[in-house]
Formats: sequence, structure tokens, C-alpha cells
Amino acid sequence: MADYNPGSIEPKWQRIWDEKRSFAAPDLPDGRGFYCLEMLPYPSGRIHMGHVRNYSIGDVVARFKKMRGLQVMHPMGWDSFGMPAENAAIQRGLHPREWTESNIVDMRTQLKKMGFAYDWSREIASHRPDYYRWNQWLFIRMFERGLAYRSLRLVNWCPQCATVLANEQVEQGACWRCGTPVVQKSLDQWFFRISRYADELLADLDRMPGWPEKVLTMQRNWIGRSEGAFVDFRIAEQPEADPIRVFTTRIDTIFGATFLALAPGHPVVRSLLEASEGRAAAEAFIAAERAVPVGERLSAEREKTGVTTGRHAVNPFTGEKIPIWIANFVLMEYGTGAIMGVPGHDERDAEFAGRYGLPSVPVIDAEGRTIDSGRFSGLPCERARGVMTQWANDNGFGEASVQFRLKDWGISRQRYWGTPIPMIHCAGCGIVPVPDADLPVLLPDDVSITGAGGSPLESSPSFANTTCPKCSSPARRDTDTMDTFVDSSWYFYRYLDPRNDKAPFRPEVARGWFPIDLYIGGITHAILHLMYARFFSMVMRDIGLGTPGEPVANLLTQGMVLKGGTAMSKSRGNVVAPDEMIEKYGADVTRLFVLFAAPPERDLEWSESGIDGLHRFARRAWRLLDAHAPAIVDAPAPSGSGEMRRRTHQTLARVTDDIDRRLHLNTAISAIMELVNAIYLFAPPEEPIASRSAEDRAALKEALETLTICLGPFAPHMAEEAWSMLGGGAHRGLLVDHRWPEADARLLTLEEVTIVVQVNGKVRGRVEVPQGAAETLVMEAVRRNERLASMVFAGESVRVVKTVFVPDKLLNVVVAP
Ligand code: ANZ
Ligand code: ZN
Repeated sequence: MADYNPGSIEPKWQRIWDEKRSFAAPDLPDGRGFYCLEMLPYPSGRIHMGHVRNYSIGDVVARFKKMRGLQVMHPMGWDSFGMPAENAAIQRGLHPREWTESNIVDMRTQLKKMGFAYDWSREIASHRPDYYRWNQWLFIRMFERGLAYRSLRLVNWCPQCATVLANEQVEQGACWRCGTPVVQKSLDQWFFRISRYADELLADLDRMPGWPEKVLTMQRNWIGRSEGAFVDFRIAEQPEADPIRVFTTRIDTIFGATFLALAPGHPVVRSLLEASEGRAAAEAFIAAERAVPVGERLSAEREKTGVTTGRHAVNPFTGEKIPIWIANFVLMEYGTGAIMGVPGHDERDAEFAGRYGLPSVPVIDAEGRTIDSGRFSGLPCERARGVMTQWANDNGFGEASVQFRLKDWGISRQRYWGTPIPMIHCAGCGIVPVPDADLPVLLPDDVSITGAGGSPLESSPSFANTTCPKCSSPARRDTDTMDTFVDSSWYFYRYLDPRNDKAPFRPEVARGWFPIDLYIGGITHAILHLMYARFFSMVMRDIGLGTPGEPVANLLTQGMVLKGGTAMSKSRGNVVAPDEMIEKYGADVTRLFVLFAAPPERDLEWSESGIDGLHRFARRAWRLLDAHAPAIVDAPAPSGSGEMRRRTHQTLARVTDDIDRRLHLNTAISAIMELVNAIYLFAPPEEPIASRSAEDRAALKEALETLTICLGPFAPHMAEEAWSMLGGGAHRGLLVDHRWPEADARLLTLEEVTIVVQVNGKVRGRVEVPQGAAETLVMEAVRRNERLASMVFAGESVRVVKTVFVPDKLLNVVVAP
């Protein structure tokens, strides 16, 4: 008898799978392909439990689908551009490339130790020129289509990291990485015009049943479509000037507008304030607002303050003059940056009006009809919106409008470790793209990375100075790099054609494998990454790359791994290192634990006793397999319909369904555990099986083989070893290549029967068991029945002296007092 020894079997099978290229995917599936994708990691140096969980879930599905006979695409790569590499360079003087490459080596080793079934020949890394040149190529295609453009915009600026931050990278007014308070800065930036796809990005969400509802909702809110109207208000004191355009979703309340408010950055403010008495106060207010970080500016809880301009706007519906204010709660980034204030019906406006003594005029009654609204009075407000918009339109001072919260994607970063933007600034020709033949624009090495100042690429004369591709005069390269979200927006296409040096990938491979059948990753990526990935897929489709509009058919957002109730993190010091777990328990047990401890979408609480329990389970299963395998290798196929067979097929059916239909991997493991218990009862490892009937041996063989197959996706090394002990290997090939069997429907549908249970001749109760259940199983049912158990068992010890068992009918138990 051999002990369960993951330390020897795990490397052995990893080597064999590797040698046999067991997980290599064809370039094109023959029509039954399955693309199983997990979010690729940033190569920080160590895999963490979140990775282990994410990748274990994907691995179960990939291995299962392969055994189901599908061709599985299951790749892995590295999202290897980004800040930490640059910070390591600053702190330790390492080149970001060196640091990144060595981290990749370490992490690849760790992932391989987990036994994940990846096609490593498709590995990609976004920091390598053969990858990022296609970012550049795509950028130029987008530029040609007006989808990449330059614009001046106020951005969140972290003075410490010297970089622009996305709104979501600003946490409570501070940089998400270093915690430094964020300031506002105006910069010329490259943008991707994602807004052009806003309608499609929104409409598709209604046709994506394979995505979790909560993610769909988050995406809808992020896109934030609002139907409303623009209305133009003339400036009373400047009748010749352009009117001020507001955006409102409630034009039906316009008779209740008692002020107009502008965002502090609104372009009309300057001319409005000329020769105004309130100018000095207004300018002080604007200056103070400018210093407020976006995060705080956007907070709904923020006190609403403002300053009057001394000017007035004319309500085009009433002819009434209302004061024009500048208010901190009006955002330049939304609508037109100007609003009509209706304190009677808008809470924010009410708060503002209350503070500054502005009147409130109700114009909608309790039934939701317009009142005191001139010729529009008495209309249900929904209807009033349509009629009043039309009226504004007919009279030339307004029109219907749809606004989106979704902003164009600012992608310029003043950073070194990213994709150089392939654009050249020429004094004569303006902005000129680098010709395709000159791609990639390589990151220069003669750069001093200090973390201070603007873009590090500015410090490399050999990089920054170039000649204009159009007129050949001296010109300057763009010295910004791309947001790393660009890298991860299309990497899943590159896996399909990773060495292509003519195109990002061939359209036919995209058509052959897409959409992704299952994409697994953290909920933290539910908005940005997935929105950008969808956007890229649409853009690439329109460029003619053969991509579908929607790249992901089914999405699973796995929960977090917690310890002590909070997410594992270095700063909290509650990190459990996967390598230590592999060292101590092996990869299979580590996998079993992260898969068993919680359903995939839920958070998972780390527990040492939990993993210990799975270790015991693995040893128990191993003991069974190890003890019986030699004696049953040659057993025939079973033909009966006894209890063991029924349990075997039931387990198979449950595990199949749990993986395939529901992704309830934890309950699949419990089903396997129950099967192990049932086999223990049927054939305890310490009792030789050789003396049992041929049918019993056949049933046991079937049970152990099924157990092994079911374990395959979860604990693949142990299962592969068991498979070889059960006569796999030489004769039948590897378990990973074996077909996942179908449960025998006939055995599943055996009916339940009621057994009368007597204790010392008196009827004491009834238990339900499957037809044909053996006495041991009936006893098990008795043990589960609290009332009966108390009469038959004394605690754990049995008082049974004798039993009389009539199958499918009766069990009489004679107990000692
Ligand atoms: C008058 C009004 C009356 C409004 C009322 C609402 C309720 P959503 O649904 O999010 O699109 N608004 C417009 N532009 C704004 C900006 N740049 N900054 C802050 N607020 C802005 O919200 C649209 C409403 O938000 C608009 O409709 C406008 O206020 C305000 F009873 O106009 B409303
Ligand atoms: Zn030029």
C-alpha cells in the first residue's frame, strides 16, 4: 500500500501532460470548440489565492469540456505592462523589463505546479513588442476612423505618481496606488471614442443571458442613458450672445425653473462675468473648485454651494428672468454643463435654493399633472415632456436629446512601462501616424525612470526626436504610453494566433472560436475591462477583423478569497501563499479546497481546518483506490442494478449537471464525497474484494472508475494516477483524453421504496430508500432518522444484537437494553 503522496505524483503527471501536449488546442476548431478563458494576471511575482481560485474554476470547466469531447481553447498569458514594474525600477534600480520577465518565470512555474490545463504554446505577454505592436496598429486604424482623437481635458492628476488617473482610480479623492490627494490638471490627451458605440453597448445588454444580472446592471448604469431635452436660455443682459443650453430630463417642470446654474468650468462663465460686480467672488469660487479632486466633486453627499454671476437668463417658455448661478454640483462632464434649477421638483436644486434663498415653485400636482404651466397645464407629466419638447423644437429653442454618462476613454499615460503611442507631431503636417511598416515603435532603453516629472519617454532624445513620415522634416514622437486597459481589451483574440506577424490575428480564427464560451474573473473588472473589451470587439469587427460584437457569451464573476472576513491583502497581513499550501498539501488538495469551500460566485473564507478536511478526503479516496485497484483491474462490466451501481450513476449524473449546467462546483465535490462514503460501506478497503461475487467486483470497479473520472477535473493528478492503477495508461490512454461517460438513465430512475422499521418486533417508523437498497444502506437511513436512531444506537455505538431484513419491505432490529 502506498500513501497518498502528491509530492511525487503531481510533478510526474504535469511532465507527462506537457510531453504529450495534452492541452494543445487546434488553430481552428472543427465546429465543436469551447473557449474557456480566465482573466490573465499581472505578473507581480507571486500568484495569490484569488488567482488559484479563478484558475481552478476555469480548469475544472476546461478539463471537463475536453473529456466531453469538445476541443478546448484554454490559454494563459501576462498583462505585463503597468505601474508596479516601473515602481520596482524606481525603488530597486531594476529595468522594468527585467523585473517583469523574472516575475513571469516565477509565476509560470507556480501556475504549472497547480496543474492547470493550459495550452502554454499560446502564451502571450503584453509588454513584448510582438504584442504591443498590434496595440499600435489598432490605434492607427482607430485614428483613421476618427475613433482615436486628441482633446484637452481636465484630468485627475496624481502628483506623486505623476500620472493621469481614471475616475475609478481615485478613491476618496486620493490615488488608488499611493494614497496621495489627487488634483485637477488640464492636459492634451488621446481619447478612444467609445461614446460612438454607446447605443450598441447598451442595447446588447438586453440580449446577454449568459452574464450575471448584477454585471449587466453595473454596465447599464455606467453607460447611463438618459432621455431628455436641450433647452436654450438667452442671457438677459447680453441678448446678442449665444444662449445658454441646458440639458434636462424634466422639461415638464420648466415653469418651475427659478434659477439657471453653470458648472464652474463652463466656457460661458468668463464672458458672463465681464464687468460684473460679482466677478471677484465668482473667480475665487471657481479657483477653489478647481482644486477639488474629481472623486469628491462627484460625491452626492457633498454640500451644494455656489455663487451668483449677477446675470440673468430668460426662460423661453415664460419669458421670465431667472438668476444665473455657478454651482459646484453641476458637472462640466455631463449634458451641457448647465442646468435649469427646479427646487420644487429636484432635491439637489431644493438644497441649493434653500441655502441661497431662491424660490421654489411647484408645477406638478399630486396626480403627476402639470399645473401653473400656461398652455401646458393639466397634462400628465410624461405627456407634457413630449409636447413641450416638440414646442421648444418648433420654436427653435430646444430639441430632444439623449445623453450618456459614458465618457470617451482617455488613454494617454505619462508613463514608461506601456505601449508607445504611434503618433508623430510635425510642425508642418500636424499629427501624423507612424507608417505600418515602421511598427512597432519600440520602447527605448535609454530612459531614466525616476517617477518624477512628465512622461519618461521625453527624456530619451533618440526616441522623442524623429522625422515626419509625410514631409521628412524634424518632428517629435508622442511621448505618452497607452493605458494598460488597452492591452487587456483584445488579448483573448491574440491567443488564437499568437505568433502572427502580419496581423493581430486571422479573422477566421476569431470566427472559429468566438464568442468566448466562458470567461471567469473578478467582479472588480465588471465595468471597465469588460466595457472596453466589448468596445474593442465592436471596433475590430468594423475594421474587418472578423470579431463578433460581443466577445463573451457567458461570464462568471468569482467571489473573493477572504481571511478573517476581509479580502486577503499584503497590507492587512492576512495573505495565505499558494506555494506554501502546495508544499504542504499538494495542488490537488489546494484546488479541492478553493472549489469546495464556497460556490464560485460567493466569497470564500480561508480556513486551515477546511483545507485539512479536504486533505483527509483526498487520503480517504486514495486509500480506497489504492486498496482495491489491483483486485478489480480485470473485473468485467457490471450488469446488475444494485445499490452501488445506482449510487455510482447518480453521482455521475449530479457531477455532470453541477459542472455543465450550473457551475456548482462545490456541490459536485460533495457528491463525490458521498460516493466515497458509499464505496466505503460497500467495500471497506481493509476487506479483500476478491472473495466477493463477480457482480460486486464489477460494480466496485465501475464505482472506482467513475470516482476517478469525476475527480479528474478537480484533483487531476491524483485522478490520473488512480486511472493508471485502474488499468488506464498503457491500454486506455490518459484520463485527460478519456471520454466523460453518460450516466445510465435506467439506473437513475429506480424508485424509492418505504421500508418499515421495527425495533424488537414493534413498528417504530419508516425510512425511504432506493429500490433494491442493501441492508447497510437501510441502516444508514435509520441512523439519519433521529427518532429511530435514538432507539437503535446509543450515541455512536450500536446496540444491535440481530437484524431481520426483507429487501424493499422490512427491517427488524433487535437491540440489547
Ligand atoms: C430640471 C430637473 C427637474 C431635472 C427635476 C431633474 C429633476 P440624469 O437622469 O442623470 O440624466 N443635470 C443635467 N446636467 C447636469 C450636470 N451637468 N450636472 C449636474 N446635474 C445635471 O439627470 C438629468 C438631470 O440632472 C437633468 O434634469 C438636470 O436636472 C440635471 F425635477 O433638469 B434636471
Ligand atoms: Zn510633417
